[in-house]
Parts: sequence; C-alpha cells; structure tokens
Amino acid sequence: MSLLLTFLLASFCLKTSYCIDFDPLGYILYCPCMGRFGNQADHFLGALGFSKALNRTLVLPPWIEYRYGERRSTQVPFDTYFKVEPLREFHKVVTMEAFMEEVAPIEWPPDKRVAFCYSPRGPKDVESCNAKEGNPFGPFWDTFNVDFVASEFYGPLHYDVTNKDNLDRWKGTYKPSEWPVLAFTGSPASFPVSEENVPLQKHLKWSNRIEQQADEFVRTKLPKGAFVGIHLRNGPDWTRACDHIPESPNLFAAPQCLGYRNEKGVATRDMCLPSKELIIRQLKRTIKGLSQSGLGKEALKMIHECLETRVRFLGEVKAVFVASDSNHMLEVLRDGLRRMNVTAVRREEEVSSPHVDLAILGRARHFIGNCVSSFTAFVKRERDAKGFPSTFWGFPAEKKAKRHEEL
Ligand code: GFB
Repeated sequence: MSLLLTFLLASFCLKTSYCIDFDPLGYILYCPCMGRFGNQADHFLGALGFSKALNRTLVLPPWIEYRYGERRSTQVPFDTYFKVEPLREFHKVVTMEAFMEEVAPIEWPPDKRVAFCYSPRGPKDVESCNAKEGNPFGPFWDTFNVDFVASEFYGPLHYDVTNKDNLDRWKGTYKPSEWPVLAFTGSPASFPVSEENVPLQKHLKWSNRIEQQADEFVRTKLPKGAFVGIHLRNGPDWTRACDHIPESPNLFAAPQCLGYRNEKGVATRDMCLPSKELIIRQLKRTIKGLSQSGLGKEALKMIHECLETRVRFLGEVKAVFVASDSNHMLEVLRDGLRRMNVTAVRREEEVSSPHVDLAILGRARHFIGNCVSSFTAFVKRERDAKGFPSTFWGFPAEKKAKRHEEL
C-alpha cells in the first residue's frame, strides 16, 4: 500500500508543475454560494481563517459569477484574479481544479462525498443539505462533477473559532482520519467578514493579468499626476437595499466604518446613497485637503511604497477615477470639479471586469467608498493593508454649518 502511495505521489509531481502533498490533517472545501464578488471575498477571508484554525488545507474555490441572460452561474478559477503563492505563505491552500484532479480521487472518492450544512436545507420532509439544489449550488458542484451521497448537520457548532471550546469541538467531532474532507454547502464564515479576519486581506494579491490591466489604464487613460478613486454604488438593487437603512443600523459591510458594535454610530441614507451635492462637496474637500498637505512623513512613506505598488501619488490631483455599477455621474462630476482643474474618468469595459476597477481603486492617492458596500470593503481592506488612506461617503456626518458654507 505504502509503495503504491509513493508511486502515486511521485507521478503527481511529474504531472503537475508543483507537487501536491496529501494533507494528513484534511481539507476544507466550500461553495461561495452567497452574493457577488464583494460578499464572496468577505466569505473567503473567513474561510481562510477557519481553515487556519482547524489546520486543514483550504481548497480555493472558483469565484461564482452571474452573466446577463444566463440561467446558470459561471465558475471562474480562483487564480484568474488572485495569485496562489502569497496565500501559501500564510496557510496551506490548493486550487479546486488541482484538488479535484489530484487529491479527490484518493481522499474524496465519489462514495465518500458528504455535504456539510448547519441543519437541513430545502424541503421540510427531507433531512438533507440539498447541496446542489438551485443556482449557484447545482452549477458550482456540477463544474467538478461532484454529487453527494449523504449530508452531515454540524449544528450547533459554528464558525467562530476564536471560541476555543467551539474550535476543540470541531477538531474532536470531525477528526481528519475519519473526515479527511469537510465540504460545506456554503462558506464556513460570517458576513460581513469578522473583525479578526479583516487583516488576512494582505495575503490576497491580484493576478498578473489584473495588475497589468489596472496599470495600463492608469498609464494610458488618466492624466499625469495623482488621482482620487471613488466608488459610486447606485444601481436599482442598491437603491432598494438602502430603503432598509432605518431598521438596519449596521447593514451589509457597514461595520467597516461604524464598528462591529455600532461604536461609531448608525448607518444613514447619506452613507448608503449619497446625493450628488454631497459627493461633490466631499470630493472638493478631499482634493483641497490633499493639495494642502505637503510631503510630510506619511506622504514620503507612501511614495516609497508606491515604487513597489505603482501607486500614483506624486503631483497635484488631476483626476477622479469613478467606479460604479450603474451611474458614474461623469458630467456632474466634471462640472462640479471644473474650477479645480480636475477631470472625472471611468473604464468603458468595466461591467465585464469589476476586478480591474477594484485594482485601480487600490492604487489611488485617496479612496472614497460606500461604507455599506462589500465591494468598497474589498478596496478599503487592501488599502489599509498597504497603509493607504480611505474615507466613506457621508461618514462622519457633515456638520450643517460646514455644508452651507461650501454650497
Ligand atoms: O460585490 P458585491 O457583493 O457588493 O455585489 P455589494 C455588487 C456587484 O455589483 C459587484 C457590481 O460584484 C460587481 O459585479 N459592482 C458594484 C460593480 N460596484 C461596481 C463598480 O464600481 N464597478 C463594477 N465594474 N462593478 C450587495 C450584494 O453588493 O448588494 C448583496 O452583495 C445584495 O448580496 C446587495 O445584492 C443589494 O455589497 O455592494
């Protein structure tokens, strides 16, 4: 048996560009089945923290995308957008494609594929995770020809592995020798990302392809000088979501500015859906502030870092880069900023590649985002990790006197 295993391991090393060592401590697999990119990224950081705490290899799932006019989700390999190696410096990871090809035939054969969920999902009379019921659940597992033979309900265990008792129970209940693979129906993580997992963002590095596209845009489409990046989340789904602000004081990603316990206040309409007047006022104030701040210690540190990260920090602010899911407000912005000699620019092909927008926002001299949006949260975390500044629309609330003064 051990001879056979040695032979198999050796052949994997020959077949792939890197060796896949089986992890005797087991694997964690999950479907990032909730929301779009921002939500999935929050969940990813949680899953990474969870896997690290259980000391199991995290299988990097593809990103799930929803294309206009298509009934089934599309699965995009993890490494299309992010490098795998920097994650390896933090924890054991393997892409789902490699896992299914190299590891699953041995560690997770078809008759051992059990779906994990907290409690039964779907039809009440069936005690099952129904892991493949609906979109994106079915298409996700179908991409890898996975069917499940049974369900395992792990409740009342939960994902908070900072709780030692809970962590010990995960380890004790699901020993790697009996359960080499824990395959979760959804992400083993909370939304929004829990406070302790926020810093894990520093291990997520854009793939070369995304970096190149972002660099190319900054180089060829933005005027020479520094730029401010802004995120305008204002499509119809968002407008509807913002209607829930009065009864949801910490809606979606809002803890990123309000704190996880609302220490810094409650969400407001201005934060969720800022008016064009507020956007112009805040932008003018920000740009003015940047032009007045000399090259202090902080700026010098940034310039030093920009040599590595290719951030456009030097010189006067000449442009505002606008990322939006719907209305970029270019004319309004150009009009409002004309006297400051600042223009507003967007990417035309952005709908198909929001990731390039995110990477560009990560390179700005300053970023203003939407505190409630998890799309903004991705940029904010990336910039925090690099020590770059970010602020949010309508937060902290403007003082009335200040607002009138600037009209
Ligand atoms: O990323 P996401 O979960 O952020 O979902 P929120 C919003 C999606 O809209 C992104 C597109 O993944 C993009 O596909 N999008 C948003 C953008 N902003 C931009 C942008 O600036 N540029 C480009 N190119 N695309 C929440 C959802 O969105 O909205 C919730 O996750 C719910 O599940 C709620 O649907 C209403 O946190 O902003």
